[in-house]
Amino acid sequence: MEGLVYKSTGSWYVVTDSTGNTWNARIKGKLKIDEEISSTNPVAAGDHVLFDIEDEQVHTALITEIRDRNNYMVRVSPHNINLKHIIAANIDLAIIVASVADPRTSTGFIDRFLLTAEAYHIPSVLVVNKIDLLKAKHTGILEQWKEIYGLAGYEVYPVTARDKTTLTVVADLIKNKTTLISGHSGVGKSTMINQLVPGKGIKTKEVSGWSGKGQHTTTFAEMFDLPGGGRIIDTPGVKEFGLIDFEKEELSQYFPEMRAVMKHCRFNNCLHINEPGCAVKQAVIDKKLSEARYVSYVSILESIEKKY
Ligand SMILES: Nc1nc2c(ncn2[C@@H]2O[C@H](COP(=O)(O)OP(=O)(O)O)[C@@H](O)[C@H]2O)c(=O)[nH]1
Ligand SMILES: [Mg+2]
Ligand SMILES: [Zn+2]
Repeated sequence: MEGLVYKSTGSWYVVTDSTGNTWNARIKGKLKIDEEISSTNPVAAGDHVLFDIEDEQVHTALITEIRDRNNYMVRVSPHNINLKHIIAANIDLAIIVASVADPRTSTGFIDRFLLTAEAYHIPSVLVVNKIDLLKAKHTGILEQWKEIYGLAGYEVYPVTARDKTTLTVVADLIKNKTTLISGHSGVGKSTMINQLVPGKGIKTKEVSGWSGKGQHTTTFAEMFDLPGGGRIIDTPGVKEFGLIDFEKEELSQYFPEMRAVMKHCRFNNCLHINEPGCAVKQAVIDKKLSEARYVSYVSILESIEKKY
């Protein structure tokens, strides 16, 4: 039978078949799987699988094959920094949720997420939540983010997840797509999904006072059907968005605004640091490329250098 994976909890997977029946599945022996991907989890939410029924009564099944993926999103495995963890597969859109306050998301975090999504061929947008908390001192930051990410070619949507009326743009955007929702713990991902998928009652958590960081409520990604068509994948919040497997030379390709100008660099192996005739640095000087994103690029480049 064919099925779609809605949730993985380590060794068990929640799989739904084409008639809407849900099965608790495990993996049967060794899967036929793309050898290129060495990840800690072979199957992820969003995967199309083939499975055999094990017990019709209690709805258990055995996954025998994973269909080829259109794409997938990865992060560093929480258990081993040298391994990939597949967050979800077959994604049409990734939403990175950030908040200006309570907690403040770092642009470095946003940039690492966006560049990974670029590298894995996933279109992304930035949703800035908790707009209700914006005080005069924060509004400058929101404007800055709009400018920085607008210049980079990303849409920016300010919302207040607690107020459903602010989410209509997002609801329209994700209609009939499979959308991945990511971001730090505590930015309001689950609150937003509860508004978009009424009746699920996904647990949300108070942001812990002393650190400003939310505590973990979910450990595994979980997919939900949207009432108007499409699906949404809630992912557990992460503190850091660690990068995996990037070469210095390829990094700038994953900054779309750099990709657009770097063909004019004098050297085709330009890293856009000290090289003469660098079109990327010129674009920063001309304010066509945001300095904040360039600084992020340099800092990520340095972090890659340190690894070797
Ligand atoms: N003020 C305000 N708080 C929000 C908003 N959205 C979520 N929160 C709160 O932020 C905390 C973390 O939300 P949660 O949805 O669990 O975040 P997640 O970790 O990203 O899933 C909870 O206390 C929410 O009630 C919002 O739009 N405004
Ligand atoms: Mg959550
Ligand atoms: Zn250059």
